[in-house]
Amino acid sequence: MIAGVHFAKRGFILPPMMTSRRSFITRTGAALAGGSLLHPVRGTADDSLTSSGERPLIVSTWPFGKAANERALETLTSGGSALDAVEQGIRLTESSGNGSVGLSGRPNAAGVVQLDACIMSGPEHRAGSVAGIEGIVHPISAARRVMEKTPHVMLVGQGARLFAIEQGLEAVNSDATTRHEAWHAARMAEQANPSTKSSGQDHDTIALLVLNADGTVAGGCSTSGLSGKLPGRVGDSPIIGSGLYVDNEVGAAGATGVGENVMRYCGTFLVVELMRQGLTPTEACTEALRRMAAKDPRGEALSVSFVALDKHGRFGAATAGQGFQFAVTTPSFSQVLTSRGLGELRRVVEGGNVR
Ligand code: SD4
Repeated sequence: MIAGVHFAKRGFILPPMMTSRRSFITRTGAALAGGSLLHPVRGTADDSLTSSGERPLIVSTWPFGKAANERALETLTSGGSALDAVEQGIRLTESSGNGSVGLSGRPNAAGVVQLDACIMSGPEHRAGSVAGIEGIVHPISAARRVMEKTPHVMLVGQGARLFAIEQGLEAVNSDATTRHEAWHAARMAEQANPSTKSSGQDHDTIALLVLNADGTVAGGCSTSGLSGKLPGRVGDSPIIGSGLYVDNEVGAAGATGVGENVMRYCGTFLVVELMRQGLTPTEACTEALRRMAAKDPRGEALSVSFVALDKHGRFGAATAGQGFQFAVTTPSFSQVLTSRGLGELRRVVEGGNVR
C-alpha cells in the first residue's frame, strides 16, 4: 500500500510543496484538490487493520526532526541498530543549533544551559537518562552510556557530567558566563534578522522514535528544557514514561512542550498504554491530551504535544494547541506534517473516526 494513502487516512495536514516522491505527489495532489486532506478522513476498523505502513519508520518532533530522521534512516541503512539510529539522529540535532537542543539551547534563570536527555531500547526494555547535565555536547550519548555501562537508569548534574567525561564524550568548559554570552549573541542576531529564524527554531525538544524493519522499537529525547527554568529544574524529557516511552510489544511515544504538564500524567506511558488497548497512535495521543485537559483548568492551553508510532507501522501526533509540526520518514519519503489541535481532534475521536 502506498504510504501517502496512510497519511490521508490519518487526517494530517500535508504541506503541498514538501513531497519527496512522485507517487506520493500524484495521490496527495489529487486528494488536496478534492479537499479531503484538510478534513478528518473517516477511517474504519478495516483501515486500521490493513494499513500497516512501511518500515523502517521514524517519527520525531518539530520540523528540525526531519533532518534527524534522515540521519537515523541512513544509520539503519548502513547496518546500524534502532538504538544507533536514535542516537545518531538526535546527535545531529544536538549539534545543529536548532530548537532548544544541545549546548546552543536555552539557558536557565542563572544563565546556565542544563541539558536533559534519555534513550530507551524496546527489545530488552532498557533505558538510560541524564538530567541537568552541563557542558556535554551530546547528552543523548551520555544517556546511552548510562544505559549500557552502568547498572543505573539516571544520572544528574555534576555526577552525570563527570561520568560523560570519563566515558570520553565531548565536553566543553561549563563556564556559565561564556555560554550565556554566546546564547545572548545568538538571540540578538535572530532579533536583528528575524527572517533567518525558522518556525522550528521557536521550539524545543527533539523526541525521535524508530520502528526498525525487524520490528525493533527504540526512542530518544533531548532538550535544554524550558527557557529561564529554575537552576536544577528537571522537565519531562529525561523522565522515562513522561518525555519518552518505548514498549517493544506496542510502540513508542515522545513528548514536547511544558514538561510539568506532561510529568503529572506520565504522558508518554499513557499514550503507549492507550495504544496497547487498541487505539491508533493518533487516537492515543489525542485521548491522553483529552484526559489531561479535562483535569487542568488551562484545558487546551497546556502546551503539550505528543508523537507516537506503533508496531504496525502506523504513526500519529496530537497537540493541546493549534497544530503541531512533526516529521515522518521511511525509505520512500520524508515529510513534515501538521497534527490537528486537541479541540478538533477530540470532536473527531468522539465521533469514532480518526485513524
Ligand atoms: C521541558 N519538555 O523541559 C521540555 C521542553 C519542551 O517544547 O519540550 N519544550 O519541559
